[in-house]
Amino acid sequence: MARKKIALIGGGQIGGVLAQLAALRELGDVVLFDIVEGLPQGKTLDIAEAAPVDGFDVSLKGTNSYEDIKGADVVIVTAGLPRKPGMSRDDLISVNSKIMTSVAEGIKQYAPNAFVIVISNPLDAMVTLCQRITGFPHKRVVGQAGVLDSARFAAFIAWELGVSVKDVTAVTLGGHGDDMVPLVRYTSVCGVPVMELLEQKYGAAKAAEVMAAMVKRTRGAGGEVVALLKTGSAFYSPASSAIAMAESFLKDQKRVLPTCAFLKGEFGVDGLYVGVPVVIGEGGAEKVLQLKLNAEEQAMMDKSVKAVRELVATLK
Ligand code: TXD
Repeated sequence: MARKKIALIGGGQIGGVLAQLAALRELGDVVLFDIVEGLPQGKTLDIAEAAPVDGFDVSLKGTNSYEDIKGADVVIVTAGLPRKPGMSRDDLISVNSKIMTSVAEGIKQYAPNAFVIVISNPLDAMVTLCQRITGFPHKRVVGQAGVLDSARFAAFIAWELGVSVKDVTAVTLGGHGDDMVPLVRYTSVCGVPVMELLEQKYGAAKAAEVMAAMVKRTRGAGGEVVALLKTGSAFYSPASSAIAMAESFLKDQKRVLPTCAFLKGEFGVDGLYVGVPVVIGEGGAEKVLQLKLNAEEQAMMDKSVKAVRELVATLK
């Protein structure tokens, strides 16, 4: 059986970590593409030279030519500028739209059967643009945001409660912006609703306050990292998140992962890419899992969807 092929478009901070993780997990052969000469070649050479130490056996190639992504099973796109302190993700739309246009044309030509995971910001708009230009079925073009937003929420909860991150299940919905919807009611620790545990620890009033602070921190978590780094945005955790999605596709794991997927009526949303729980398997984004939202959650979702709609409407 031929090895799987993973093409990474964008060889910057996230692209480099993606290449390393894909290699360490032996997901397949890795091709790292960037327009900057030497950058993807240097990074893949560096990673490949760690193979004898780490014991992985895949091939890694850095390139400035789209031809090298030919026949890729998975394409992960990080090409585009990251935020600087004080910028919102939406500030990136005009420059990153131009980049995404050329990237999507390259994917369409050379990897017409690939499952495409977009990471570039503003995420919901870049996924939309990538699908429009490639013309691929919606289930084969998705975006990574929700795995990360949910992981951040889960990490804050685990730290707060002094439990392992492995035992926290957290869910966020909506767009990858400040209006994202961390779903407290569906978040649990070993099956126990998180609010029950917080109330045991603090009593009802303080528990609500502590949760509100964690929700706020989750919404601003990307910005928190940007403010610390000053020269770019998060890159380890976005890469891990996209690799989980790629792995679920390549191994047909059918994991349920919060994914920016195209909705056709689910959650009351029609014809828009938004973050929702999705079964990812060999068919791509195979199925959207519907959750029942209460009035307050639905109102937050509607607000987030409205922000995504307005952003997507500005795409040329
Ligand atoms: O969860 C998420 N979705 C995100 C998204 C979390 C954090 C950051 N997120 C966004 O990912 C961020 O706002 C950016 O839009 C992307 C990539 O972030 P990264 O930190 O990797 O940015 P870098 O280090 O600047 O890398 C971008 C690379 C860089 O090497 C450029 O030379 C390259 O993109 N680039 C291109 N590659 C291919 N083709 C074209 N046209 C191109 N233009 C620039």
